[in-house]
Amino acid sequence: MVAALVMAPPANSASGPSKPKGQITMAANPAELDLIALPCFSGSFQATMTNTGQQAQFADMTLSAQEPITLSRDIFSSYLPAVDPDQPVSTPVEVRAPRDTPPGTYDVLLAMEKQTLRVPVRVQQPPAKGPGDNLALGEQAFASSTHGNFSVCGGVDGNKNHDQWDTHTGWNDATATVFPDNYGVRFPEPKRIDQVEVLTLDSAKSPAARFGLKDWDVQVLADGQWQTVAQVRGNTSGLATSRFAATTAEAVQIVIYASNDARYSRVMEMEVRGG
Ligand SMILES: [Ca+2]
Repeated sequence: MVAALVMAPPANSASGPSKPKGQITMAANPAELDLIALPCFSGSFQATMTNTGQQAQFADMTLSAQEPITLSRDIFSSYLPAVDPDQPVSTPVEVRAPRDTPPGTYDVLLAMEKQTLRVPVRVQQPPAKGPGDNLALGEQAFASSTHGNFSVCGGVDGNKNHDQWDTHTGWNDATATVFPDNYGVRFPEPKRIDQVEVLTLDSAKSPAARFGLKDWDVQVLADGQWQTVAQVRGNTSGLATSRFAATTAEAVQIVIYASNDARYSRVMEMEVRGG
């Protein structure tokens, strides 16, 4: 019985010399990254494996980063067909540097068997924010829920291109037809603020009047209490600006009661300003 469990030797060992097991090459694109040390900013690269040989293979690439840099994945496994021309297989990798990461160059390493590929990540501190600057940019966003195809950071990432509405440029909640939803941003220390701009999805294909936010309250967190400072009702525009008496806030959120399609809440970007 035990003998039946012995694996047969690989077929190629019984039929003469095998074809050479071709080299698998690794690549990163771009080959190096610049990154700003804020919780909702990230950089990304495509990690690629290519089978240049004549036998299909499974391959595992391991990914690691020098502390305190973090990566969205630590392994990339794939079947690599042997075809002509060679067929690269890629995956996106997100890279983040927490606030207060000392400026400098950090190593991200891609490794496979005896090969190692180094991706240098140059980390910079964010520029100081002055009067009128967007205080939400790159800061820690939060939400009642986030759809699996989106990122909670998408609404504070600085990307306001509605034509790029997809997995990484906006925030979309995960509770279809259920309201309210909320979306907000927390500051590292209290900020004096008097204006919140909400950009909701508004592209030629998906206009705000059909897919954007309709009704919401703007709230600020002051002394640990949420306070409503402005309301928007019946919105059909891609940009809604709420102004209110200057207040010192630890965080800002919008509480969304309705969207124009009655299904999802969609925020392209939320900007917060003050003196
Ligand atoms: Ca965005």
